[in-house]
Amino acid sequence: MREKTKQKLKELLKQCDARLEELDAEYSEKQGFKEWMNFQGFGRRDFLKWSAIMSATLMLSPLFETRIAKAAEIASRIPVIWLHFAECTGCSESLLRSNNPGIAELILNYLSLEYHDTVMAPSGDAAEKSLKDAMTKYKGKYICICEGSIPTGMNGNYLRLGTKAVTGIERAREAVKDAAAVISVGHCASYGGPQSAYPNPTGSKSINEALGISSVIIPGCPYNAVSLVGTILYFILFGKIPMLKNGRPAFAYSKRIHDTCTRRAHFDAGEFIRTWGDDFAKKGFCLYKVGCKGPYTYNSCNLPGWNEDISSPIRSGHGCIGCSEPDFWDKMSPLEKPVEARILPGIEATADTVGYTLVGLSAVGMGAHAIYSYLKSKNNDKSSETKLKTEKSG
Ligand code: FSX
Ligand code: SF4
Ligand code: F3S
Repeated sequence: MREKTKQKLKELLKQCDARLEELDAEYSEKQGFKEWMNFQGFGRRDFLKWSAIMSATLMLSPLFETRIAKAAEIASRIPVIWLHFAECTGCSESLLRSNNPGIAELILNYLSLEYHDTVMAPSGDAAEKSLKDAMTKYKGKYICICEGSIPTGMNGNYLRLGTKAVTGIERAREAVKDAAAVISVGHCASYGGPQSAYPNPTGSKSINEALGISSVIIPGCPYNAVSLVGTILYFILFGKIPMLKNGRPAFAYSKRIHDTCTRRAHFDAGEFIRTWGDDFAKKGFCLYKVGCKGPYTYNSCNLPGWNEDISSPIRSGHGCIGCSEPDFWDKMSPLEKPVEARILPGIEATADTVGYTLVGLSAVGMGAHAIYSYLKSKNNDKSSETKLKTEKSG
């Protein structure tokens, strides 16, 4: 390693240690975190292994592994105010109802949630008081996590919350004002969600658009727990949000679903499922022709996967619907048909359409390689079908 880089790393580690020490002293020890992890079946060795994976996920040097373990423990003590706006609550539910929660999900479940309408014990005026108290006590120090979009139509009257019936936009403004960091989770908070799809009668907008702020966004319907935990850990380690790409943490949203897909070899070989449940589906072929939007979607759902890597949308047998891209409901529909079929109906009809295919596909951002595979599939169709038939009859 070059001397200058070594020196920079040394300084970064020093800053990070000082910050962890400061936070450790500021937020008193929360008893039972390690015991609870043990109870859930994760011992010290699992935890360190997870820290190593997390360190690689965040693109940090292995020297940060033990610090990530420490930051995860501190994460359970940092005050969090988690607000819900217009949404289906699927984002919270996907965390809370994991059958096989991984360490990331467990950390989120163990956060010091000062306010979260779905899981908190108080209701009515007592809940309102909890929110006010938390905002006063932790002024400038809490992380504000926003889930759901903000309806702005009819002066915000499509969404009124709590016993005082404040509008969603009023509540959001008040809570983000004194937050140390604001994170918008899920498609709704990040981009407006399905309710902002055309014609968007409620005027639903993302948190950033509605409030005119630039919070870090973690899109997905729902988002992946590892992306949120990674962002929180980074904030704890360095006191700032991780590097962003189009407003999303680069560590989680730099690659397309297509780039890490287990079915990719089939795409490259031009082997596609034609209809649900056909022989090609049984063979685990590529889902592109039944609508997979993986080639246009940036997210990390294949790696690390969901529910402690038990599965991911594509591994479970359905194509990606592009749920982490802006306006996916409008732009990626119909969800079970290839995008170009919508842009150029009848595209598969004749070889004469090849020129149009190239224009159409590049219009939606598909690379030359993908086009080659798509066209190659036309030639492979017959031979694949023959192969399947031969295998079946043999
Ligand atoms: Fe939206 Fe999330 Fe989809 Fe639902 O909060 S991203 S509709 S899973 O619940 O906001
Ligand atoms: Fe995977 Fe979809 Fe790409 Fe096929 S089109 S390789 S299923 S991401
Ligand atoms: Fe959404 Fe596609 Fe991932 S549908 S959950 S971005 S695989």
